[in-house]
Amino acid sequence: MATERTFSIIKPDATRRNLTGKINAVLEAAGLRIVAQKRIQMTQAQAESFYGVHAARPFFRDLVSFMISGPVVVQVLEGDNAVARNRDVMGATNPSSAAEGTIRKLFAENIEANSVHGSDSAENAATEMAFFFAATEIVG
Ligand code: IDP
Ligand code: MG
Repeated sequence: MATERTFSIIKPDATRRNLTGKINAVLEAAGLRIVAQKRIQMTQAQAESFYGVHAARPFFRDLVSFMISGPVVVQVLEGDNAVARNRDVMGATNPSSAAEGTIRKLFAENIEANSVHGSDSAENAATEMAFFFAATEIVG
């Protein structure tokens, strides 16, 4: 298996409920190493750009409002097949469909306030981590 990196966000619903450490514990137990991490307040422009692929979706405005409603923790995770491994441990977008033991099953409030973001491909992971981190901030 190839070691790779993926990009993750702990969303405002989770930081509001003080769940950063509990979510990080699930990530680490799944074999992912947190090789970069910072807590930020996303701007509206950042959120609109980051979720630009969803601009035409009916939930886009609400999603941007939600993502700037409080601090988020942006992260780079490293491990074997990190992109797929993180998607597995996150669980389905809608927590009511998420598997037992996944972060969204354990912690998400609803389909929008679903506690975590994770890149869906290695290519998007590279773009997304570069959006929030300088190369010097990622220390494996
Ligand atoms: P993902 O986060 O599991 O990759 P995406 O389809 O990429 O899911 O959607 C991005 C984010 O947009 C979701 O994590 C969730 O916060 C929000 N979202 C997705 N679908 C809906 C919806 O039907 N209603 C409200 N928010 C949604
Ligand atoms: Mg997605």
